[in-house]
Amino acid sequence: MEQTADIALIGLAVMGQNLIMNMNDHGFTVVAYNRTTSKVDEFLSTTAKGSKVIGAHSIEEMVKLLKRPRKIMLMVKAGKPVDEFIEALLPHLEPGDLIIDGGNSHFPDTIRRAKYLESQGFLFIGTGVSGGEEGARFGPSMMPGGTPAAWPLVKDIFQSIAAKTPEGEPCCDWVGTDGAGHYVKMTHNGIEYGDMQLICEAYQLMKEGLGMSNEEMHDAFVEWNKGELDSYLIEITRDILAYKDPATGEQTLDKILDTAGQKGTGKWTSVSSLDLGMPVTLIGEAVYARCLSAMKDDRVRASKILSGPKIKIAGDKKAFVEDIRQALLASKIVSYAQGFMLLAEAAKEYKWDLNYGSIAMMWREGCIIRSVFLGKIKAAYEADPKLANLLLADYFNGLLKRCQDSWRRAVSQAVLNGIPVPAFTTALAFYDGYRSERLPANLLQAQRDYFGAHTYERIDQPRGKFFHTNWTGKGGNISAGQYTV
Ligand code: 2AM
Repeated sequence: MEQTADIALIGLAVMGQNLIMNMNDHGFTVVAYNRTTSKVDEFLSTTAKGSKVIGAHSIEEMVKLLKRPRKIMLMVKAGKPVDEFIEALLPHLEPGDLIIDGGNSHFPDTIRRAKYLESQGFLFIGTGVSGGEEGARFGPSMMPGGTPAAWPLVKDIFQSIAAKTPEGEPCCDWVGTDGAGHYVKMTHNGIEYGDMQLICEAYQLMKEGLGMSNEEMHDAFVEWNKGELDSYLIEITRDILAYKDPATGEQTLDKILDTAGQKGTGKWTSVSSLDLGMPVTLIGEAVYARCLSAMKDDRVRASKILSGPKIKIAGDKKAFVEDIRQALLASKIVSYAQGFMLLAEAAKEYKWDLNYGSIAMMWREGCIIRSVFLGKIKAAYEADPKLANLLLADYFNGLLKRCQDSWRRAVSQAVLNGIPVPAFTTALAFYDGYRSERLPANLLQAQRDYFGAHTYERIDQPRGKFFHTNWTGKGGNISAGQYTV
């Protein structure tokens, strides 16, 4: 058998098949393999018919077809299947060969696998692949991390098949060592949760607060998509609002049960933010909002018992729609600032050298959060790679100044009218907290010292010196020492 293939791909579900066809279109020879081998034949006789794709019916056969060093990409279910395939592959590979995991793996698994394979002389990449079926077929956003020596082996393939920014740059670049790629993909998904929740809150304010019809909301989203909010998620929301079931003429959106599902990547982001002590509050609220939505039966019961104000938003409807738009934009800025704060802290913790401008570029096209907005983030980090926080960049600071009154009006009206807007609200609270020189944590420290002798630092003494007060005169003067939780 001739060793002519550039790469093998294992896992012929939708993403795997589409990535193979994308690679094939860009001139690469791909070997396709799947656990259930009948899917290989099915793929070759349908989607891949007439292409250069080669089918393999065993791992041995697949490996023999590959040029060296061998490159094998897994597009299988995250979790055990990835470990099982790695173990099945290893006896057929030699040091210097590369295994790529393109599934939605949790980053600690990717860190573990990278260390394991590197210790045996193999190369490993864990890469985020975003953009769904269509992205995989015509240009996904790709976020690879792992063994640095692996990057030159696949750079050409990955950057050829990836989406391109309007400036023509590929939405794929090296992210960092071991689990960096999957961490960035996870954060992308968390931000996606946040963006979706913000849009849902804008929708609810317009629908419940202003009594707007789907057509009117569609028109608003048409306008929104022309400006600073121009993005894939605004675009699909616009189209969803206009969609009518061809058979019945009914608006499908109105027929959909209001309980959200989730696969867990938003939760992973929130858990990581808690582990790292980073206040990524908006993604957290977005995850919890999905959880609350899923408690449908409880909500139905409570809606008959718990009272709230009668909804009445007076004044100029058009002006309030603009307030909502600006609240959405300002909240989105906070969410991305929080997301990049998380990345920066993860970089410290896991010793990754992340390039934030490049990450924004990878998300600019191809993935679900793709937007004009990400082009601005890329520009902000390019102008100042050491930017301490996105909120402090001139462009975003300027927008926040401009949007602030509207943002506060939208949140106030929502609160006064009993319309839940947890993401808008937490974003504003974060903004006000972040810009506060002094927060009430002096009282908190006093309470901790009062009941647990946990000590406190003083504003009139150098940092790092700790004091204890015998608040009641009854406790001793012994402090509990410092510890962090
Ligand atoms: P299958 O077609 O043989 O089920 C997405 O589900 C992809 O992951 C499919 O290619 C599927 O293979 C593969 N997959 C799912 N669970 C697997 C497992 N336990 N072992 C190997 N491959 C698995």
